[in-house]
Amino acid sequence: MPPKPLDYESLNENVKKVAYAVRGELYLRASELQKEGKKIIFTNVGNPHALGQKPLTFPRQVVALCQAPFLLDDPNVELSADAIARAKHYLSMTPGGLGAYSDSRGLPGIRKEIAEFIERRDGYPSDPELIFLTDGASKGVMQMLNSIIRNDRDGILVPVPQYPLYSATILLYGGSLVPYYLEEEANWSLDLENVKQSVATARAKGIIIRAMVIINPGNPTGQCLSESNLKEILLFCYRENLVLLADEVYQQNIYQDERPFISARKILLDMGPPISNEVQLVSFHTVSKGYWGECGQRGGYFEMTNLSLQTVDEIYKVASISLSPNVPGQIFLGLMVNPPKPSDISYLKYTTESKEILDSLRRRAHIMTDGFNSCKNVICNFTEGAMYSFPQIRLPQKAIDAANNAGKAPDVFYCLKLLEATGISTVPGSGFGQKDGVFHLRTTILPAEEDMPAIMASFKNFNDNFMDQYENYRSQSRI
Ligand code: DCS
Repeated sequence: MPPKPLDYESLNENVKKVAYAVRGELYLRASELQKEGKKIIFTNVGNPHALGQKPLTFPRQVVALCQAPFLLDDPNVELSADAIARAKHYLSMTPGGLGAYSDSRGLPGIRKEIAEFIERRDGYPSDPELIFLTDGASKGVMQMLNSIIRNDRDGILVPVPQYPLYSATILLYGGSLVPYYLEEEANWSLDLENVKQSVATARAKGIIIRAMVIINPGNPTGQCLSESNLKEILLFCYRENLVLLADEVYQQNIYQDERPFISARKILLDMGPPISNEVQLVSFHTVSKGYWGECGQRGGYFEMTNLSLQTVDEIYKVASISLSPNVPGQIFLGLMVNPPKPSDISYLKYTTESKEILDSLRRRAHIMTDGFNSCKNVICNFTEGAMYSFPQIRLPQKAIDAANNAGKAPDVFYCLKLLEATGISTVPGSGFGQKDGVFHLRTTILPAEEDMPAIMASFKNFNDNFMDQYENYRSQSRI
């Protein structure tokens, strides 16, 4: 009998090739240990609510009312008048309510609210017709990569280290990932010379570079791109005829004041013609990050700049295959881009809640970086933005040998030992890409602030013992 179509041997090879470290070996082992009763600190995924972050009150009130409109007429329900008004506003946009499919691009009224937000943020008008809502930013990224990649000669420039959504999706759609390395010694900055070198190497192998991805602020590296860096990148895309995919999902997560977030779109439009009306740009955003952290709601959007209407129609057609992005997620997005105004009753509560989260994240970014830098053989750049810390772990040769003997990559070996000893569940740097012979791990900065000192002490205790063990082992074996 030949293998059946869904037997492992006959699956689509691209599906088998995909690796996704954020939910990989470490995560599986952590889940096992948790089942056995061990306390696990899940710092492998940027999933704030799972680590205790409380949802913002106002958006939850509005969505609750949208989900249960009969509460609007219930005299026993006491909610602020602006939440009620806002729920009515969104319900008026959704014929049939939240149980009905929306247009495959999302609700027109919410796309308009997003366009207004973008205009306020960037100082340039935005066209709702070029904004599509998606089930989280991931779906939008996948849809764009699907539209760009034609075959395995099509190359996508991706920063390394990178968030594995990119590597995984490029493999899934049969394209070629062209890595460009970020400079760890320069706080993970993007050096265009590295990008040019990567392009030259890839072209020599017959790859046609089609797109460049930037993640700003960076995941897992946490750096914020400067205005001049963004200009260089856009100029490069213009000269090389590349579409720029700007992953800006962490735009609210900024923990320093020197480089506030600036969108790629603002810089592009600042540059003026011909660049501003030539470079194709797709920008992504989500409700999963920032001080919202509403990962489970699956609300995202992308905005297209300088794409022809014919292409936009094709992208619409493909979005239509999935009928409709989830409608509650769309309402979260509407609320995120159009939060309570100073004159609204909920304004004070909303701003207090969001500021508390952001201030605490900033403090946690410091606690983590300082904690890692106090450890033996660990160096760590400051988390300027996003939600992660990405320390370099300088493993002694004997630890590398021990990992090889155990059939594990050295960083996987280290992270597994860390997990077993402390319950801290991280992701090995190899899941994001790193230079050969250099090892990292990624952790989120999301554990509750009051738990942070104990977590860092536990990490230091494990790490310093680990280093002593393998360094001493080496000196003993020399004797
Ligand atoms: N882009 C980047 C850079 C991300 O880090 C993530 C999620 C996404 C897009 C997709 O988010 P949504 O689909 O939820 O909008 N970050 C993952 C991570 O590294 N940890 O948690 C999830």
